Amino acid sequence: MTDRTALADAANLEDLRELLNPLEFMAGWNKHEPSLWKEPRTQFRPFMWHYGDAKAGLDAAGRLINAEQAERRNLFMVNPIEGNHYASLRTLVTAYQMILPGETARTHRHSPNALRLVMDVADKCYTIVDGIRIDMEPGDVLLTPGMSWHGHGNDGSRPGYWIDYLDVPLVHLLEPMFFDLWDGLQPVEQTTRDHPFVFTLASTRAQLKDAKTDDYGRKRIQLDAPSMPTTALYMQELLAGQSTRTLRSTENQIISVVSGRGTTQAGGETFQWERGDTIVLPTWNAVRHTASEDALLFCVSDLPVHEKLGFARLQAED
Ligand code: 1HN
Repeated sequence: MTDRTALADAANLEDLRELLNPLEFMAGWNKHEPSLWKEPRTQFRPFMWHYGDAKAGLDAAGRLINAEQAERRNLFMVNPIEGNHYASLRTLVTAYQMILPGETARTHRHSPNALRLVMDVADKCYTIVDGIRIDMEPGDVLLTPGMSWHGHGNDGSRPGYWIDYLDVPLVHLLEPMFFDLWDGLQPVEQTTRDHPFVFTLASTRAQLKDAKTDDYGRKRIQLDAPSMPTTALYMQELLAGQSTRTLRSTENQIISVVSGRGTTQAGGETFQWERGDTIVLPTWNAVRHTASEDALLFCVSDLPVHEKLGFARLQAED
């Protein structure tokens, strides 16, 4: 039992601290570090990964490990900060994935929400989501919302490559992780490409034709994905010679290059990108994109989380 009289009668702050310690109280005036600061700061760094490097690494992995052993043959983009072994950003993780001809990646489901941007596939590469087979085409965005069963297969003659995006780090933070395995690949009940979980490059380009540039200099469309509660998905067009304004936002963003070339300035660095490259942009970095060739950028943002919680802020710096 605590000697509450001794506690109440503590002679000085030092004694009081000694008495509070074993009770696992920390006096606010003894805090090691401030718990509040003026504006967002993050340990996560703006960083870029090259698709060419990922492809070479995945091709090697294709010789060295099969999809059954690997579960998914993917290369995670781990933000290079101390102590981090997984996350690309505070809330999101992204990975390049490859599946060889004749392979299947068995069906599973998990509470984290997932989606992919298809890069290079020949025909007959597919995802089966909740029994619906969706054949992949380059430039597709495919959704596998939290707890939907999903597995992949490649009946074609060439490897299939895509980029995965998941809110696993957010689930790690909040801890509602659930994960189930199917025995093998879920049977196909229906095959279609006309489904709310598929956004084709053709429909993206058609919609962009009518899109207006917003007040922040972004000509982009939002993919209408109500099944994805934690992410907002955008396709942004930037023509050769154009730049966006310099923007700062509370959201964490992942950008993958669907087509074109250009540069992104963030955190005092300039990243030079081309098709398939992926850039992570942590909260509150001033970001400016410039295209040197007509470009299409896919953006995965955790903005809905910030909006839902009342934390969203966006400002132009120019
Ligand atoms: C996952 O389920 C897939 O289904 C890919 O292809 C990447 C990364 C972390 C957790 C689950 C997939 C993943 C993943």
